[in-house]
Amino acid sequence: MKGKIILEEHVCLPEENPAEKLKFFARDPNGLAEALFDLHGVRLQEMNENGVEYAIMSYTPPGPQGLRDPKAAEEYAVKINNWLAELVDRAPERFAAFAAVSMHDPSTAAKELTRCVKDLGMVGVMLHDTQEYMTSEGRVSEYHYDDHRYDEFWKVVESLGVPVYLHPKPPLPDDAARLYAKRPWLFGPTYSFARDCGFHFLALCTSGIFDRFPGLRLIIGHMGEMIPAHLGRMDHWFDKKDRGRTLPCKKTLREYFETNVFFTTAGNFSTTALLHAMSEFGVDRILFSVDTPYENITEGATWLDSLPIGNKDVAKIGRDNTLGLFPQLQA
Ligand code: GRE
Ligand code: ZN
Repeated sequence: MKGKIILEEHVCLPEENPAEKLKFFARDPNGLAEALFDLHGVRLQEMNENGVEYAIMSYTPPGPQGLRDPKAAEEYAVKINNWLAELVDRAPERFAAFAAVSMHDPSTAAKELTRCVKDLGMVGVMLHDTQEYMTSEGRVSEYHYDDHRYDEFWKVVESLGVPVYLHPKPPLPDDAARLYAKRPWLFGPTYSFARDCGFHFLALCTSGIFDRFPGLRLIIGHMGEMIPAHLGRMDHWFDKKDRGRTLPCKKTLREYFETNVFFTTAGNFSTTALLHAMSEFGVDRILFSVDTPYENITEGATWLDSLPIGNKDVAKIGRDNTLGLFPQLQA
């Protein structure tokens, strides 16, 4: 199909050298770094060759979520956003952007997101999982956003009417050493990303944020970070109130997933996983994405175009659902 839209697509400031961070991801770190810097060259050309009209760009993980000092993370977010806005403004008929924000302080995050949406024309925000911080004992820890202190942030997100994309980042140093030093092949996109990001996403969805902020919309990538396959078992056990599993939210996970959540295909071009997600949540909840430059546009686009689901559903996943969520893109 023509007119595809993709929305988990990453860039990186050219002055950063991501090679060190990227050494775990079994591809040429130098080639990958160059691909991360590129937007208007090879990436645009590959979009053209594959019928991709629009890409919503975001910063590569971990972004501000990896900076443990609040001030440094806040300044980094502003720098990223100003640069990203300029980058996509060079071809606004092809690109839009998700803001990056530091989540150390919910009120600063809300202010920066407001600036990004109102002044820079950004269409939402991507959070790279938890916010890392240093404890007073000098240990690295992380904030999860189901804590009630973040209600201030969610309230502003809801009033701005933009979605939040929860994206993975690498595990904290303790987990990296404890779990992955001996099994590095499970680190990153093979497993740790989905494990950590899926956990955080479930924490958010069961926290009651959708009861308090019913207009909130969350996006999760990689076909749901393993959550769809596990949904039945979770909702089944959440009923067991006598075992301490009374949820702090009013509805079942499935109900929230049918109203407040969107799933993207980024980096997960599995037809059986897609058919399963469609049968659980309906085709309207699923958005095509690639995860460039970690994944290949041609591979993703060829997969979408050959799905055995009929042209109307391909068009919904490839474009229409995303336009519904981001009506600004039609402007
Ligand atoms: C991602 O952004 O999802 C990603 C990375 C690094 C490796 C693989 C991957 O940031 O999917
Ligand atoms: Zn990604």
